[in-house]
Amino acid sequence: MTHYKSNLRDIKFNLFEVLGRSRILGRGPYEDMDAETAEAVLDEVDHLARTKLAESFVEADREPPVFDPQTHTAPLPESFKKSFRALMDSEFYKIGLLADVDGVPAPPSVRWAMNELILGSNPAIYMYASGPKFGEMLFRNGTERDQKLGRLMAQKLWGATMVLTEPDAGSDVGAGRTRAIPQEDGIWHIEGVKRFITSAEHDLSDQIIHLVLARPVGVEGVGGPGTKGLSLFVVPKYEFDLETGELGERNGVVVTGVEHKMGLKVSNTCELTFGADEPAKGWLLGDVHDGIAQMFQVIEDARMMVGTKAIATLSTGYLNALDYAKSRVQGADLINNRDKTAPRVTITHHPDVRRSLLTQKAYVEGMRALVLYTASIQDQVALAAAEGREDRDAIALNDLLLPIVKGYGSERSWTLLGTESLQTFGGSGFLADYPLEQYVRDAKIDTLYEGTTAIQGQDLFFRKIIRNQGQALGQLQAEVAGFLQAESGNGQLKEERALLAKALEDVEAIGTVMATDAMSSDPRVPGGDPRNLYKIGLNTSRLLFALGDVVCGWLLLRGAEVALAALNGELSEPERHFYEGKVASAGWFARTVLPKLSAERVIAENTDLAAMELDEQAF
Ligand code: ST9
Ligand code: FAD
Repeated sequence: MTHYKSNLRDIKFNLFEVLGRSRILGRGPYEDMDAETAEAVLDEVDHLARTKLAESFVEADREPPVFDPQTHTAPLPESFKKSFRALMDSEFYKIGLLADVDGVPAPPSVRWAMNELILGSNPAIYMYASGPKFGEMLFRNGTERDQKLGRLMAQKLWGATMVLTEPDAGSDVGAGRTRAIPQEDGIWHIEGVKRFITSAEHDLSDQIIHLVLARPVGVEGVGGPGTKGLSLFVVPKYEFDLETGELGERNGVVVTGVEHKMGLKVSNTCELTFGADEPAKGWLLGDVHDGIAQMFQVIEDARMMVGTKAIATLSTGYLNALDYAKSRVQGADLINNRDKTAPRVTITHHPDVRRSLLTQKAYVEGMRALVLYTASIQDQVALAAAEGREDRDAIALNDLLLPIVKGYGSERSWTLLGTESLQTFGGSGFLADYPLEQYVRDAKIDTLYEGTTAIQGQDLFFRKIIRNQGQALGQLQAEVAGFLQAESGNGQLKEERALLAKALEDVEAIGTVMATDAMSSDPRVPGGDPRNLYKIGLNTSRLLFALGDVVCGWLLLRGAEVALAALNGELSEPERHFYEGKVASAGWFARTVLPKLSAERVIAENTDLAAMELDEQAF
């Protein structure tokens, strides 16, 4: 038995019973993937994840890769390589990839459902295995040359990286100083040092393709300050023949260090030096200087990945905690507490343990619903694209949801893994004998990379709400309001609907406070004060979390309605328990999480500048 406990039943519940994915499967661009096939894929990936993928999870953490500065290598443990090969041999990594890069067309919802299983069992495998997906990105954006490379990456399973961060350019990507110098033959020489680059060195593939943001120098009209002056370069570890993929000379890009980390240790996080001894040769992606926009295509996919990884980890954390709680005998039932001879009970009998377990269950299910709902919006985008249309509403809604999946998903998951899942084990949770301490260490990174939570909050408010003039938010509000007005569920969710309505009102009020601050920060309006932007900055994370709670509360109640309908029919005992559990977690979330938004609203409404006016020395 491995550490990984999946929840395939809940994944299928979301996909097929709530989101009705059968409607889009087996037709149009997904003609070859009907609902039955999609279910069979999920069954098989689930089995693979619980066995071969999860097998190396612990060992690869305890004996992580070691960097050799002489050879600039950091080979991976054999156990991990075996797990990695199991995924690649299964070819499931092809699900959802473009057919042009040897993929098997499938809607994003099926892809993300499958990804939850891989990311929950051994997340680093997913990251090392993403070369073909990067290849697809080159194919979509590139010239004929890029497209050939994209195909090679998929066929030869080459590794790939996204290379943005530098010592002085983390959140502030636009501060990057890595330079790109044009050569006469159309090639560019890259010079600089990048840090924290995932998968920049390993021995899982013989070639690694780096996608590098660098600032062109000496070319008129490009290379200015900030992110807009960055271009995206394709920099291979080895030169290669574009027709055959045969490798040539070593390129001048080398790993000069591998970080020692708190968790996710088998995922090599590298310092990458360009052009120190030999020129690091690269070419411009798509022959256009559109670096930050191109890179954001990768970032958007990676932000979805990070949120899914976090939530997948909380899910297995909760299920491990639940198993432990069902067998751990400690103390007497609270009602018999004064009777020292009373029988000892399993800890699931204690109200506080039940509170903790239900809190974990409700958040996991709410956030899984959030991931798959977001993926279903991506289905809409993809289906429109297949018809040659652009579904702008769906694109904007997906954009709005992404910082919630990433920012809210990672914060709630990491926090709950520590405060609830690990806590359920008592002192045993602190031991390496159980997977919880590793989950906590491995999941912390999710709040940090791909844009910290602060960045997600700002992205949500400034870009996804203000710049979008509230249109996507309006769509989402209308969806929730529509649910509140529709009186289905036989009135059984009346109290919960009322709680959701109040929470929606509270989050709208927080948004209104911030929008008002935005307007009054304009010095051109009477009484306008730019310092009001600080007030917004004090509330962006609050809005991110509050909106996340409302969306999860809504999606949980939507699921509860489906579950209530199912409970009216003939069910096996496990199925009845499943649906009762769905109703219970939605109710729990509505009663114990949503009311807290009223306090958040009061805090937002009373935001002042005290924190900003405090002298730094007084902190
Ligand atoms: C990292 C990797 O941390 C960790 C894990 C790696 C695992 C890798 C393997 C798995 C990945 C698999 C991926 C498969 C790939 C294939 C995908 C295929 C589809 N949305 O607001 P402005 C753009 S990596 C879209 O002025 P500033 C936009 O073009 C390191 N675009 O920003 C915009 O222009 P315009 C991650 C966006 O003030 C332009 O940027 N590091 C968005 O100049 C400028 O926008 C980070 O994430 C968006 N949400 O710069 C950095 N936002 O406005 C975090 C911006 O004209 N920092 N653009 O449209 C930030 O995000 C900053 O806010 C900033 C600020 C850098 C954007
Ligand atoms: P900083 O930007 O210095 O942030 C420090 C603190 O200040 C944070 O709390 C942050 O939220 C806050 N802060 C910063 N600016 C603002 C602001 N404007 N407003 C409010 N708060 C702010 N990068 C890559 O390019 N490719 C990779 O593959 C990659 N993989 C990574 C793997 C790991 C394990 C790690 C640790 C990092 C990786 N990164 C990668 C880098 C990662 O994306 C950055 O660490 C992250 O974007 C934050 O940058 P920073 O560490 O410099 O922190």
